[in-house]
Amino acid sequence: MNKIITLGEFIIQKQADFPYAKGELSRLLSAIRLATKVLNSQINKAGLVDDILGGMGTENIQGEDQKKLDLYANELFINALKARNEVCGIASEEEDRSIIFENEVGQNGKYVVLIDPIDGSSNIEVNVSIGTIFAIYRRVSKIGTPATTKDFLQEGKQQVVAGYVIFGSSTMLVFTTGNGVNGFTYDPSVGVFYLSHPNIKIPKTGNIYSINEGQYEYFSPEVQSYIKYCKSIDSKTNRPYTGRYIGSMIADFHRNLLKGGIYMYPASSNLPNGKLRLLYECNPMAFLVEQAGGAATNGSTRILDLSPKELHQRTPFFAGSPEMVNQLEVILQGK
Ligand code: AHM
Ligand code: MG
Repeated sequence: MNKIITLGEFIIQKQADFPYAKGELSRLLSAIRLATKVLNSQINKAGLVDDILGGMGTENIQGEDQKKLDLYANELFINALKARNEVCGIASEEEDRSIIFENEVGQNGKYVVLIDPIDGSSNIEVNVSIGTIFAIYRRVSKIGTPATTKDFLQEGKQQVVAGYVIFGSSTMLVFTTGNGVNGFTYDPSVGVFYLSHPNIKIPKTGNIYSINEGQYEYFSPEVQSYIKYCKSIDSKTNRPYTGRYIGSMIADFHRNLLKGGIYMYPASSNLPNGKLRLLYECNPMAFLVEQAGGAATNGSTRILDLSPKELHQRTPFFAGSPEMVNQLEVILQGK
């Protein structure tokens, strides 16, 4: 039997990756692990428990319906992170404003966390994979004072940890601390995450393209050209590619990360900045894909170099195998 490494052991081993940290990040990762286990048990019951599954009849700031499970997950992660006393603030896709912990312990927290508690929530009621995304940054404001907006509006390249949980046919936690990407699979019978996918590397190229192609007529001519490129025949580059779109970004991204491919959510005439949020969705995924050897762009600029202006900012997003992203940029920029 190979040596089995649990997430708990891995977190302790990796503490050395943060020479400046004294266990705070390890405690934050443990909080995320705990919240994930609790959320996993609720998601597995989602089809049974009307109370959790049903819509709330309220909308979040972006005018989208909030499902009960979204709100449950939002509170769960906020409470789990707050309890570890290491964060000075949290921003969530489900909250209009950032949450600042004003008490003394909160003011002394060194980190801010940004989360999308449930991504792909429209998929809950049809039993399709959903996920959670998180990003951790060191605060830029002074320790001992309340967190400020600047702490949340940092460029993605400042992330110290980013990860996602995919609630699929099994539940996996995949994260990076800036030293590669590792994936852990959950065994619900014993309540333990095991290191199942060490040092994930995305294939340099692949043959999967993932996009909501139903929106084709709303895309720019350049994006349309790239879609035509994906569908045209060329045996040297494995084309035509295979189209795969679950409509749950984490699931589409996760498959492409392991198999090679490109995920796309472009701007369109009805969504001029695309749909995905820079802070909660694109930056963490961009950090992960780069750490796995891939690339992420808005079409012309590396996602991790974008300067956020507001919490709920959206951006066009293209991420995946480096050669495929490179080819996409060539076509989008008409080179
Ligand atoms: P959500 O955070 O409100 O769930 O929205 C994000 C999701 C992504 O997971 C997915 O890729 C995208 O929305 C799908 O959007 P569309 O139905 O427009 O293709
Ligand atoms: Mg979401």
